[in-house]
Amino acid sequence: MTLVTDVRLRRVLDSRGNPTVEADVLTESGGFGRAVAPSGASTGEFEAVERPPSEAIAAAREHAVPRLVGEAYAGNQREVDAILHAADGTDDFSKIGANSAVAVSMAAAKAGADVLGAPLYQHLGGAFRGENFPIPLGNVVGGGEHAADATDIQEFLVAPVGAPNVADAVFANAAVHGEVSELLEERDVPSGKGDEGAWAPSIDDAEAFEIVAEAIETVEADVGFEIGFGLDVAAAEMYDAQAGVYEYSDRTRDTGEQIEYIASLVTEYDLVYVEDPLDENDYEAFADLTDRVGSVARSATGTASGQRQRADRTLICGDDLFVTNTDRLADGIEVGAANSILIKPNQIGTLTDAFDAIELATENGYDSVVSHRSGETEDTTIAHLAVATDAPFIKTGAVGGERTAKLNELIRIADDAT
Ligand code: 2PG
Ligand code: MG
Repeated sequence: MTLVTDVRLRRVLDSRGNPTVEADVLTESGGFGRAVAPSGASTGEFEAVERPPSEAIAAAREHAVPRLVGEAYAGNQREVDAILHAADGTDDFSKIGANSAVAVSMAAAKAGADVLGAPLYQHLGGAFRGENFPIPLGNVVGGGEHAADATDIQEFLVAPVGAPNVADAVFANAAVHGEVSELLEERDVPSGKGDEGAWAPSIDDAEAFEIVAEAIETVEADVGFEIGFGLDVAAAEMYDAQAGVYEYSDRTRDTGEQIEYIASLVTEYDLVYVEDPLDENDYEAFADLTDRVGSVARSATGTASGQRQRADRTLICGDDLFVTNTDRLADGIEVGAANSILIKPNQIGTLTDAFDAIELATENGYDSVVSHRSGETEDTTIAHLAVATDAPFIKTGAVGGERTAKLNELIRIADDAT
């Protein structure tokens, strides 16, 4: 292990063209790590606080950097992250900013790996397990907070659960994305792309379901393995707490109707994955839905050798509900709110906190889904995190440079490790 000798922070661009925080960590023996904080648009109410990058950088320089330089060992992630917490002194990183914290945390991990001459996923404690690669969830159509005048549901996702290897999985998602474009063209529907590279046409959810289902069928026939259908409803964004209803473009649904609606979609499309189907404060409604659909065996079976046991039930995943926070996850586990958790390191501020959330999830039979944010960069840390923790899924888009940075890294990791 080697002492941190310098921490440099700067503003760089994210994929939305907004500034974000980049951190460099340098060590005594010449180790170097660089990482960039991503940034959400449909952020959860209980996430750690992202500060304007220039303020986050100034605060981290004042409070965190002096405590790390000459004091912390880059290879000791828990120590680095404990120092970040101590330097911040709040419980939500509102002083140094979760964006500064996560950039430094991830950069320190990379410096630790560099010192060892090991790939990041190995330094983080994992091995690539061949058939057990993280299945990439790729969004092919989307709206919500990620695109104006598009679908109400934020993300229509595909999950190639039958793919024999990670490269075939990544290419299958891109093929569905391409097929959706052709189907839109056939219907004379013009479309740009949303923040994460998914198509963002002005169509209603019903038409999006039709198109994505058809695209999946076409690509499945071509590749010869099962491709599952998933959603990120991002329901907190459409929930009107005063009225107690979910607001869709054409109607509203009360909580009971929302549960019915999602359950019917699970059956109709044999959904493998449903993220945030209900409001981020409604553990009870989450538990009702999970009770109804979360342990029902999915009817479809995979055809390739890579088919994983873990894709044999519908995942009800908490993103805004849990915000990668072990306290909120513990509450959810107690009431059976879900059976899976989205893991976004910047929601909680450090890699250690993200690890702890994954560990608590795994101990309790919850599947972890390591995730990007809508505002991303070329940083590939989450690909390594997913492999290191043997996460069953990774959600990081289907196309677009900041998305393919992670997907291509997964392919490289598999290639190096097998
Ligand atoms: C989500 C994410 C990523 P954002 O809701 O899951 O897809 O979006 O980063 O805007 O919160
Ligand atoms: Mg989400």
